[in-house]
Amino acid sequence: MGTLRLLLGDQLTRAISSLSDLDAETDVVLMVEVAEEATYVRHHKQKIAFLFSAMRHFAQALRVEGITVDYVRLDDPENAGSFGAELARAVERHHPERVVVTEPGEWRVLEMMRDWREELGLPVEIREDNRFLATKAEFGAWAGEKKHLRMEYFYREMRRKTGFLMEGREPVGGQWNFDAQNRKALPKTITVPPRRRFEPDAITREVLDLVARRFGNHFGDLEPFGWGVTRAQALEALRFFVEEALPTFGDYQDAMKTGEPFLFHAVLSPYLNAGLLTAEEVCVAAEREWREGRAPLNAVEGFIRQIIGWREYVRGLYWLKMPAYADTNALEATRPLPDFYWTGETEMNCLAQCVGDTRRHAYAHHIQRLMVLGNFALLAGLRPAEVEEWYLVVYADAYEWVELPNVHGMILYADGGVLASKPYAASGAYIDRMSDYCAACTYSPKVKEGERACPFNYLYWNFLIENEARLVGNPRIAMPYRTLAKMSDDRKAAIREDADRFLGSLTSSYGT
Ligand code: FAD
Ligand code: DLZ
Ligand code: SF4
Repeated sequence: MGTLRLLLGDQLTRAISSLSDLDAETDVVLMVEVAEEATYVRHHKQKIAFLFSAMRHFAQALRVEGITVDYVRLDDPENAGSFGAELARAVERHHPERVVVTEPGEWRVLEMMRDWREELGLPVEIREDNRFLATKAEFGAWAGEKKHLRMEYFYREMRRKTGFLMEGREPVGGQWNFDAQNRKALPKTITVPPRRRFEPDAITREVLDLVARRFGNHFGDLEPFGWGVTRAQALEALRFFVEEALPTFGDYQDAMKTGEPFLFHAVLSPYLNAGLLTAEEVCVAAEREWREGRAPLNAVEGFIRQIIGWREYVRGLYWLKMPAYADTNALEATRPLPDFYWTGETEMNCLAQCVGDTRRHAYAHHIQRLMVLGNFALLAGLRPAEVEEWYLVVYADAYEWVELPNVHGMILYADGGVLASKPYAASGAYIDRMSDYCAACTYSPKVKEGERACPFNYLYWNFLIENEARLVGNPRIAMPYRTLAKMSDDRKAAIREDADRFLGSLTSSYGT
């Protein structure tokens, strides 16, 4: 035969570089469900089910095109359990002249791939992942010798490069960023569009049974399962988003509401990251809504910034800084992850709600991840590696290239400011302003000290006190440090006492 083309589970697009020169007469596409990928962290059940079902549907679509697909199922008795071992078995079966693969989204897997040429005794071509709008080399050139990398400047370059929302060299509307209009609290009377869900078909049902049997002890609810698993369904989810949610996406981007995990968010990240949608097409669809007068600029610019700005930026940063990036712990945080991240059992209602949404849907929106779950991890000084593993496990869209910079850099500041100019630390007042969580909480965001005080209030100041030597020189948090400098010793002692009592009460007996 000709070429054996290994296609990974998050590379489900016909336009991927590994398939670009495919010859249906001579080549075989290899797809493998392997225990190692499903268990290197114990992924949320819906994440595994989404990916296996999407893989099986994609294999079916390739076959309809006349392409030979060698698909190894997880429950195949011969399944050797890892990418490398399955590739070796496939080489025995097909005797290819060479192997072609697109580079993976995780350093861990790239390390494996680098050994394959020697292990197999065959040419193994690892191609660039062509799904991103900026190549690694372009990001590297932009980063250059800069001491601090800032997303906003990278984003402007990407606007110029792609032409999204541009008039010649200038941004439409005369501004690059309309975020000042995007921080509204949710009005009590607003109606949230019910999220588009997809009924499992026979293929998905079979996968759901498999996941229940094999991964029943992993975190999260398996059903109800409503994710799309085909390109057609992902396109339908995109259509639903741009028509029903995009016009309001900007206004309420930071809002949180009990029982409404999706609000006006896109809920497209699993599809984008697995290859069922492209970054370019979702931006084209969003821009069209603005150009045709159906969605306001603040919403469309905000959405496009998340995709061509943040998404590309974190990916560029990951590959620029790995593998050393994962090892830093700039704030020397060592506390183990509390059990409630798994059980949801905590008196802090905001955390209980966000863990509950995560467990039910393998999804929480950005502000829940950042300002509730992430803010707590930062203020409580949780150990970066444990927090990172949690985020990689629990979300259907989680792959290390995108999870790690968001967790290590954005929420934990463990990279010492490579990604963000300051830690995203906030007290209970922020969560109270942006959500309805506090009204149903045992604690009060208005109370600053003692048993009834919102723990975020004293943990916020305790964090600043504990990290004073590391952070006091940062001009972006000069204001809270000025306030801290004026605080009485008694007040500081009360903060330390409340924080010690609360943090001492956390239990950490679960592993992943
Ligand atoms: P929307 O809010 O509607 O945004 C639209 C799209 O923009 C998303 O689909 C996503 O592709 C992109 N996007 C937005 N923000 C980011 C960002 N910070 N980084 C990268 N892409 C972004 N996103 C992942 O895809 N996988 C992860 O594992 C992941 N982990 C995260 C961990 C933390 C601590 C934080 C703070 C954010 C994380 N994000 C991650 C980014 C973001 O929260 C999700 O992309 C988003 O919530 C997905 O939901 P959505 O499609 O409704 O997004
Ligand atoms: C996440 C995941 C899981 C759970 N299972 C598989 C699998 O069985 N086969 C596969 O090809 N890919 C899987 N993946 C996605 C890979 O982990 C992903 O390709 C790497 O992490 C690189 O991004
Ligand atoms: Fe969360 Fe504090 Fe509000 Fe309770 S009072 S929901 S702990 S922010």
